[in-house]
Amino acid sequence: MSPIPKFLLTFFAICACCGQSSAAPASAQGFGAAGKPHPGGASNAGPARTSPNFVVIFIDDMGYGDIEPFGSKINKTPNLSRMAAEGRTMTSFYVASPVCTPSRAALMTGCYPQRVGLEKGSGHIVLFPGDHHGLHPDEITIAETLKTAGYATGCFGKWHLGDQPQFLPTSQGFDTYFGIPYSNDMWPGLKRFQCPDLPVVRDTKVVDIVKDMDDQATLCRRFTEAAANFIREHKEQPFFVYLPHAFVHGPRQASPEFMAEGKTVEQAQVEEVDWSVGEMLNTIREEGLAENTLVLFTSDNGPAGGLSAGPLRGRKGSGYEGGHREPTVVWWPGAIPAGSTCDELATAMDLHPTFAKMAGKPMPTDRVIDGLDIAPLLLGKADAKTPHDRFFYQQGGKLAAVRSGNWKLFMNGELYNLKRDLAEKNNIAASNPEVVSKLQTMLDEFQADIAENSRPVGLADNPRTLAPRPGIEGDEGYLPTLSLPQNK
Ligand SMILES: [Ca+2]
Repeated sequence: MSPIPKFLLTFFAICACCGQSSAAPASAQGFGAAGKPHPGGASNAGPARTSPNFVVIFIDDMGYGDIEPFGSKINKTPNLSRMAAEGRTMTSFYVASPVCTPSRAALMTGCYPQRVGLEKGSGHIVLFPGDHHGLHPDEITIAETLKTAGYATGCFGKWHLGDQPQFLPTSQGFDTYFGIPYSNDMWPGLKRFQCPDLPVVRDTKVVDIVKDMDDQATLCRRFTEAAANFIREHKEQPFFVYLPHAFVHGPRQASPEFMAEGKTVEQAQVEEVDWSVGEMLNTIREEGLAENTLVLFTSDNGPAGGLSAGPLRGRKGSGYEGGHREPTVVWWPGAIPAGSTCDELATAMDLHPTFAKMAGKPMPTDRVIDGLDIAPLLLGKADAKTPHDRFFYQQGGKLAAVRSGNWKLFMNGELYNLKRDLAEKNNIAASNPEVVSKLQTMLDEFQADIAENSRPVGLADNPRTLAPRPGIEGDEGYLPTLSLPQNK
């Protein structure tokens, strides 16, 4: 595997990314409104269900400080403010990597990206069009686990875990998929690379091309509408909706009604994302599903240029808090305490085991899973504490730091106390040798564990891009982007 090229450092500046099974387990009985039968359950032959629907809204490159519930004074996000007022803000919710592909691999599998061979792409920090790497088909995703519990599963938006047929969402547990297979800047407009046209895919077929910025501006609305339609069509059965928006990753343009004089495109895009949240919650309310649906809003990594990490140090791509800690709101009226806040450490990797438990399904036991059940945190159980005694940060596809309690130690020896120093300004390693030693042992243990217990990345033979490069005839037009010379 080739090392991360030097140009990445500058590339980040200009481009965001490239830049136990039973119907009603005893454990589910405590889930408040989850105890209510699902609409439709009563009319079905089987027993009434007690597990909720799940909706995960996963924004691309939005920072910790970009929405009102997390302090934004710039962006107007009334729908997220209402979601927070009716739900719970998670102020120490982490993704497992500060860039797209590894973060998504961790969300889907419940594992650190190194565990599943996707700490980076094949020749770059993330996957590219026609990449011969992807999430291994033998990995078990949230969607696959929930399918075994009878959930309808839909993915609407940016996937970025491989664009070959065996890697696409419909091969990884989703009944249906509508979206773009990787980042929205991986198109002919990305001058450094020879990218193909940016395809819009339904299931496995290319159904449209994102031709220009006006097309880019439609992506939030189109993914939202597809996800809302899926909810309406599947309201009689449990469902899992994964809505990984292409917004607010560059290049950015919002729908005309969100663009206005004096407003930056970043503000317009964040506000359109807020509209999307409102559409999803309104659809759920209108269909009478509010008390049976858990919705979680977060971002895949820290802010790219033009967006805000709020009080945090670091941005997209960084091992500092700004790269990993995400603005997270969780909503489930009647089950999650309204207007509450949780500062306990939780991670996107926890969603797979947590949803599995709520759905009454076991996690696989033949492999290491890093995520843990955070239902007590989400549901606001009294005195609930994080199940994690340690969390590991990444940078450049490598282990960067560990947090244990309020302490955070970097591989380079920097030590911070996040309770007293959220902005990671005061390196206090010299005065805390015992803490450094303890956390260094955790870093060493993680590396030894990964060396012993990691699984292979998925590999594709003869990969081809889903759409051709414009103007290139025949098979040559479908050559993998990373197999072609880069432009200066
Ligand atoms: Ca991203």
